[in-house]
Amino acid sequence: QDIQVQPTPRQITVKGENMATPVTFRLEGEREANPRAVKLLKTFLGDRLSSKGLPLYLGEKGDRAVQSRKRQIPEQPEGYYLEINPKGITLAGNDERGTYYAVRTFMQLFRDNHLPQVEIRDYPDVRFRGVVEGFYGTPWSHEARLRQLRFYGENKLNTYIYGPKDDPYHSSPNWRKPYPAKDAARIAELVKVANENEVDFVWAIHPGLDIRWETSDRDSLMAKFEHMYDLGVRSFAVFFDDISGEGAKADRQVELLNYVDDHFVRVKPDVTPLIVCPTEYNKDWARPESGYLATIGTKLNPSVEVMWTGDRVISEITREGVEWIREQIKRPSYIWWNFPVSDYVRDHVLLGEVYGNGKDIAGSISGFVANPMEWAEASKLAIYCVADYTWNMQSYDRSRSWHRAIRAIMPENAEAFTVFARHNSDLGENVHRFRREESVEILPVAERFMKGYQEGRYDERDFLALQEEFERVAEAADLLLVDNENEALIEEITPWLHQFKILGDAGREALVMLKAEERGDRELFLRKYNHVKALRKRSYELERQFNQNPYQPGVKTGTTVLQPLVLGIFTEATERFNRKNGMDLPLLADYLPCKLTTNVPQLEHLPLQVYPNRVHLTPLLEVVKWPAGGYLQLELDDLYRIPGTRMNFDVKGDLSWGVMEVSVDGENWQVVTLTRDARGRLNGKWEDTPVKFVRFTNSGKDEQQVYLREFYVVFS
Ligand code: LTM
Repeated sequence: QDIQVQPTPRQITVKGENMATPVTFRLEGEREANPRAVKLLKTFLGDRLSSKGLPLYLGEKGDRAVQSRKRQIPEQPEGYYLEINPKGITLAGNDERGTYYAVRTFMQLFRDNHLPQVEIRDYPDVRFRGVVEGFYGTPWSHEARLRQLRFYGENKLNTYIYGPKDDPYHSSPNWRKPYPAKDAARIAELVKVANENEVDFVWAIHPGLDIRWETSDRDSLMAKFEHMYDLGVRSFAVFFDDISGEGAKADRQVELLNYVDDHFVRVKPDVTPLIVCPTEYNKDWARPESGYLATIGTKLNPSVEVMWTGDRVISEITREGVEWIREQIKRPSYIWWNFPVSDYVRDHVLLGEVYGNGKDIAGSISGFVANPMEWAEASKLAIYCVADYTWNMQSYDRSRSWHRAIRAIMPENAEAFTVFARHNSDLGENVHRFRREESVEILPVAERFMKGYQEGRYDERDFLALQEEFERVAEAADLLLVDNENEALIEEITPWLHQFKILGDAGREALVMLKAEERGDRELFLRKYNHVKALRKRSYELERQFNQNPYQPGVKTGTTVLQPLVLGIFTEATERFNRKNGMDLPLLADYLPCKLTTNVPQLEHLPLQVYPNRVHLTPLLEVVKWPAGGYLQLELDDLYRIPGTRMNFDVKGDLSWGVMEVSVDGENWQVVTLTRDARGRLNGKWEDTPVKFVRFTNSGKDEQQVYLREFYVVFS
């Protein structure tokens, strides 16, 4: 029997054949059971509930209705026991949430008017499971959040942390102020829907950018929490991530947090333990010599949960890593997992499998929340898998979970969405060096084919497999573009679908080009050559039309395997054609007129945005620690005048530590005069002799902490 329950239960015993669902059920225990579980069940069963019918016993341990099954209920938070047989049905929770989850499981088992005869004992591995809306960029809409909360309920996730960096009332400048009435009403509605779905709505504040360690700011924070409490919020967090300077001092932070814990959290019996995101929130940034984590570990009230992103800002969570941080903070960490967040690769959508986290970390962590993309619906794919993983790590199967997630999100068009998702999972080169597998099934075929083609002999079966894959790509794009079963999702990914269609077409046409060249069909070759070029142009135009954010503007798809494959086939076929026909048709090779070298570790893998006569460094969201002597150098492909450069480090104080220089040969340098404008940006230009190198160095004695908001060079 195919019994599918999400997330995967800990223990299922099949007791017999599927049974036809009874016409009516008689509910026992309604008065004592968790009212939300009762309501959910009643809505689900509707007029199948009657005073006669198959008995359905519902309740928590200790309730009369489930008394006879007391011993079967797992003694674990949120655990439940479920039994279905022809004599009756039991849905019994160890606590209220457990009962609610028993109902959720029952609803999933109820398929095609049949119920399996099963016994299930189940409970989650991780205490707090869910999502932290903690990314930079456009915060989720109210409607998207409502859909998310319902989705969490369906998938047994119990936590939603509200902390979008670009909500000014969460962070600076307005964290001190109450929400305007309209926003406040929305938050109250979110809390209500979260409660209905047994989700803790955690409201987070991010005060560290401009906090002053004074009573007045402490009072403002307490007043803001009171305001949120009045809106119904019962769970709170304080984020101190991505800040520097005064706000980043551990002892000051701890003093404030303990005060909030002692005078707010613990005096209100219905408020859950406080959560904090520290400033040193990953191992890469942790500096034992600063004593930061030691202060958190020894001085912060033990009941406060401490978040942690792993060995790096974006990383997989390992047993070794969580044991290390546990030692430092003297408590299990609360994982803030930075996936599928895409605020540092905004031109990509991340729809791949959830993998890489240890299956042995459950005992060492207290919570696990995923930071999603600004695309709420598209993020559900990963969130579904995180729900499965955090519930039952040992049984987690990344591929099974991912396929089920696709069916849950897009049942009618699951196949097309699978094709799209399997070619949209890697992030491309990025500053965090976090990569994901992409196009896994077709990768060996693509590699074998290209090698064979370059060596003059490929397997025709590989050719056909690639042809078919490109066909599927184009088909999937069309099918999804007209899909209306999940309109919110399609709206989010539409730019990528257009790009995906172009990719599929270009792939097919490149293969036709290849065959035409082999057959010596000049006319067909030239036709297809022009078509692929036209498709490239359309793709380029699309890049400049959609998703024009200031960080990674544009729309990228299939960048790891399919795009390079199309380019490879096109280039090889064109070179052969040129050789045979004595022609000089241009290739499509990507050309970068600028190279970045640096010894500032955080900038090493920073992608460049190159425009005609202008090059930008991709802005960074977190604080950059720029060591003394640290430099950043741009090497142009030729000698140019530099009519303008601009740097914005978002620093109010002294900037005299930085020097900009230019050079013709990379050895002899001349200093460029920089002027500071009213917004603190440094502007410079070099209209003297043309130069090839531009560099900026921290020539002072100390490390500097800056934000890389803007850094560009214009050349002519
Ligand atoms: O990860 C943390 C704790 N903070 C920020 C997030 O707000 C951001 O979304 C991610 C990904 O860019 N990186 C961070 O540093």
